[in-house]
Amino acid sequence: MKTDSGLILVSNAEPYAYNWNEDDEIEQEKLAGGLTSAMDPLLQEAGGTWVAWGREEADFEVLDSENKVRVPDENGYDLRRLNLSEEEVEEFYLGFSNEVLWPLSHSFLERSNLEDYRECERKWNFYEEVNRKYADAVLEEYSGDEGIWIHDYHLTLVPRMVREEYPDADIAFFWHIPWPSWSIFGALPWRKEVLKGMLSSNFLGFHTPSYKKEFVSCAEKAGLRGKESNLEEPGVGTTISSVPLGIDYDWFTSLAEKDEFKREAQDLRDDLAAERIILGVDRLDYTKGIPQRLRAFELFLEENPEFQGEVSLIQRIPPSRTSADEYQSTLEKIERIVGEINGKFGKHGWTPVKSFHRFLPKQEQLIPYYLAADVQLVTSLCDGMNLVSKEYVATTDEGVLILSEFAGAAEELEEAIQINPYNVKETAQSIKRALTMPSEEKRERLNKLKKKVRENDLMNWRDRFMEGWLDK
Ligand code: GDG
Repeated sequence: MKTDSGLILVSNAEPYAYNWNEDDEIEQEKLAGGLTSAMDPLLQEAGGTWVAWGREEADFEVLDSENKVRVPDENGYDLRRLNLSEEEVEEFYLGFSNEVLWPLSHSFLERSNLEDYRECERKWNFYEEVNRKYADAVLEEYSGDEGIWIHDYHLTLVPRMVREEYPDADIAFFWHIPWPSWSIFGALPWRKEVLKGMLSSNFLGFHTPSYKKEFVSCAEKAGLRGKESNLEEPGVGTTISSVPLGIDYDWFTSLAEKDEFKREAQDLRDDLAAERIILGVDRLDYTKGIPQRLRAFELFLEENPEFQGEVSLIQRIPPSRTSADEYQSTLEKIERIVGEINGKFGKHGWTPVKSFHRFLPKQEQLIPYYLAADVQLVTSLCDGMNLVSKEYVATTDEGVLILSEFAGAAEELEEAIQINPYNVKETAQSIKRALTMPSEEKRERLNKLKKKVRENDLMNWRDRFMEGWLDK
């Protein structure tokens, strides 16, 4: 990788959005999401250009004649925005990416709408078209020297499209979500196109060895065998690697020391009138297993009445951009269960479950929640990595992490209490175990977890990714 010449980073999600405020002024907002929160500090340090879709009201008001704006300020990097039509958003983004590839990758084959071939094909055609738009924007930015780093499932065809124009381009691709087995992925009518697209990269990264293994097996089953696959490609071989994403550990620990956040954490506790707090933080998505988590908490309260009035569950659910129907039905389901639990157990000013749906404009606003929580409960049914579990480990002083074995983070964070989120009874028992865990055991587990999260932090991940890419 030619690091000296900077990076062209490509993702569907943009790191910053612009909106009008009440005074009719344009305001910059940093956006949520695992990908953007991980990559933004890296690009601020390395410099370069980030190509992404501009989706907010004032996004195009702030651009120069080359469709770029510097973010977060003059000392930052260039953000080049792509405009997608309503139809492209519907078919490429909500359609093929989020209604076909997302569920398929999370092994929810039945949710992937593949039974209607014609409809899927229409979405696929848009997917190809929009990938072409991204590739064209990259080609306009490319001077022949930069490393091109493409992210995630929306853009699998871009590496091949760039490679066709520049056979020697240095291209890396990182896949942020799980990679499923062939019995699931093989169902995709365009499986070969997706695989060939990704295999046109020089370096291809996944979060865990298991996803990498499944990917290689899919490539083999599709007749594209690892390095040899590129013999029919214009590029050279592809190195496939597992490089688990980390967080900016020091940033979280330094914020955890701030008095203002400690005070806010105390306010949260006081507001809930609860002695102990369990926390969940997840985008509104069916893969996060929020209903299972709520049912587990309900069962825990039922089976352990001594904890009623003592323990509350705070569930933060920042919105995600899925189709309106999907969003609504997931939200309704969650709200119904929250209502049931609060109706059944709530008393004397104590609220068993408090759910917040507002997206917090600054990520650091999550710190008081992490500090207030005695237990963090992660019940993803399937999750590429799950950064919030690592953020909690970095921030908390004496908390316990309960972690789904189906989150990529579980392969690293072995000292968490690991659960099968579908086994609600087991999760309920784990909540009790976490709340009654002796201090010494808590400390021991947390120290080991902190060590891992610190050692494999964001900078280390970046270096390991770059090393793998450079070694090509
Ligand atoms: C995908 C994969 C993979 C949360 N609420 C707010 C907020 N957040 C931040 C958290 C965290 C990020 O969003 C969420 O990251 P996760 O990794 O937990 O989950 P996904 O969004 O599903 O991310 C996932 C990830 O990509 C990276 O590869 O780990 O498996 O699904 O950083 O702190 N940030 C702000 N306000 C909020 O209200 N500002």
